[in-house]
Amino acid sequence: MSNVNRFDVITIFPEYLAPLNLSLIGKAHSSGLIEIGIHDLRAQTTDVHGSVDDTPYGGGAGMVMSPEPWGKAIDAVAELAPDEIHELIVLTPAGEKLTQDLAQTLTKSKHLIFACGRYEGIDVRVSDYYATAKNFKVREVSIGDYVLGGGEVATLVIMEAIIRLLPGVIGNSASLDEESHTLTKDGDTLVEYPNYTKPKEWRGLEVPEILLSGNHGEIAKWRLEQALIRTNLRKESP
Ligand code: JF8
Repeated sequence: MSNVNRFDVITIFPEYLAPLNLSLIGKAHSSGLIEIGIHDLRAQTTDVHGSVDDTPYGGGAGMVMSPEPWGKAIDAVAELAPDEIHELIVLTPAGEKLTQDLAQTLTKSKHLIFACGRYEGIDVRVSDYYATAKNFKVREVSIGDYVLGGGEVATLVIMEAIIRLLPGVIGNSASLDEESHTLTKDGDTLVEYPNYTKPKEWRGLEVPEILLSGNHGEIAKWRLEQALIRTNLRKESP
């Protein structure tokens, strides 16, 4: 049983995932904390043109991605983590919305497979098939109510949200500890308080005096107030 989280991404635009080599995710990968595979869907096509799409049954605009290349690609990447449950994440604007809670939940999965569609999306039988396949779980996920051209950027967002939560990935684990405290009594996520650093005065704008006071109790109180103001909540509201 591997203790490494594995992420496989299937796409017709592998170069779209190049940012995974940078920063936090790049370091997590090169340090061996996670494994990442990027897979070209067209490698699973059989015709000379590498076709991955076709016209929609029932008519309508645009093209739909054919199920067979997806089935082959998903079966192939499942074999890269043969002893794990495969969590298949199908990106779609119609999916369950990404939240911090969902990101946290997905940190528990040892093998995540991201299916990045293009055009009008993927034939829904791909989701339907793997929803009942042995050792698979399927989630259709959206990153928000706006329309992207495909699932690649959404995959970058979701992977970043997950990977920064993995033990050993973030340098400063105090940053993560502080985050987990930021819930209001209603269970709403409190936004961050405003941050300041040197210099004390910049272009006529001063750092609030309280932050220079060294009074940690008063500073914590002020920061909570500021965070509540920014969250559009007040302590006296019912
Ligand atoms: C797509 C495939 C998405 N929040 C989101 N908006 N749009 C998308 C999305 C995902 C996949 C495809 N078009 C073709 C749009 C997500 N996730």
